[in-house]
Amino acid sequence: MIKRNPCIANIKAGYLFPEIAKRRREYAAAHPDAKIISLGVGNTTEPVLPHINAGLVEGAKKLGTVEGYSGYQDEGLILLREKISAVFYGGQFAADEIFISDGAKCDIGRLQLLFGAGTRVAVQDPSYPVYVDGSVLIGAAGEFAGDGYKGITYLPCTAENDYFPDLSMLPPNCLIYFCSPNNPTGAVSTREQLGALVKAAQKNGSFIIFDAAYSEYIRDSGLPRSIFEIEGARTCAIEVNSFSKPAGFTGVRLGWSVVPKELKYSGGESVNADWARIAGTIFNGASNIAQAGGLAALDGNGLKEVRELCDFYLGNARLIRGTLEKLGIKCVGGDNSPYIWAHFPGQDSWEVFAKILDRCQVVTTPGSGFGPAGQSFIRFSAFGHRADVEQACHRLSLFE
Ligand code: PL4
Repeated sequence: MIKRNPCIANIKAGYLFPEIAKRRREYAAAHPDAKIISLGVGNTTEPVLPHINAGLVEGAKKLGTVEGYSGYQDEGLILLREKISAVFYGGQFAADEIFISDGAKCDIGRLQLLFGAGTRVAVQDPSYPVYVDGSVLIGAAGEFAGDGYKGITYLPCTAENDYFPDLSMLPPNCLIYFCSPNNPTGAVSTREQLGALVKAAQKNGSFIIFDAAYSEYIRDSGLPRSIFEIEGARTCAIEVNSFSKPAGFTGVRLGWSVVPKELKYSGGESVNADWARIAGTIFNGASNIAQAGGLAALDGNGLKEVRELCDFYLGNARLIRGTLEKLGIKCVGGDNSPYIWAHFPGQDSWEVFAKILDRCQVVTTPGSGFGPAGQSFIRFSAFGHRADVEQACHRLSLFE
């Protein structure tokens, strides 16, 4: 008989989001009349806006014509790659440094193949669980011990350090997962902070995988939206990004990764060439319909709709944060990100999750699910219909 990959035994039993869905189902089964509202998983709820939707429809229509039909497009439409470079990176990348994907999460998983088992990994604590779980699956993390994995360096991001980690904790030659605007804290790193991160990576032979999935939510023009706004990043960083949260493509599936040609391993080999080889081998490209929608999202009208959609969710975030602060609950985030990180000192995250579900019929996400430093926090997601968010805020305002 074939043996199981031993790394699978190391992974924690349940992935966070299905666990929340399970607890919601159990609560609903026990309380069939409850009108449950979700401020839990960060899943978009609003319809795709008309111009971008027309792009998707046009993409589908083209497939029904001889002239417009297209099949495999392994590395993504050149036009889309050029457009991404122009819109997000001031044109600084060639099309072959931008790889179109079916979403940021999928690339976060696949990128691990570049480095393999035994790679040292560092993550912000708390962080999006895929960085840790993906590292465990390739054997980069060792076994689970106490609150975390032996082979992973957890970099606490707390109110005390303004949600930016102590970089002196970084091990040498490691892979650093870094997310800004951050999921789950909603904190956004400043230009100076990202400058320090790039310097630290260069100094200790590390690479940064920078997750910019929420960059379009940044409203403060002084805050950086990409690691590539920082000098030196091209020699030590890869960026992943997505149309999920700015264009409502969570179900459509479209994203991209930027792998600069200057990025080299310790032996001098090109990371870009390896990524092209890996992507060409185990990935067959994003849907051509999704790519047509992506192109529409990046023209003048599309970018207006992206801003409109993000503004809508940021409006929800203001309502939620305002409600929580009126209750005297300390919060961060929600101003340049769709997540609010709320502190319940001395309380267990899962217990607060259960209390809010029971008293308000509102689903949230327990902070401890994002890492040990998330204990006693709750993440509120601003993705939801306005009427639901208003109703959730009303119920939360009565929470004791
Ligand atoms: C639930 C920092 C959400 N089933 O849609 P993608 O793959 O382009 O992007 C996923 C993603 C990437 N990077 C960050 C993210 O926060 C997310 C989405 N996170 C959340 O509530 O934290 C959705 C989670 C989904 C999942 O597992 O990703």
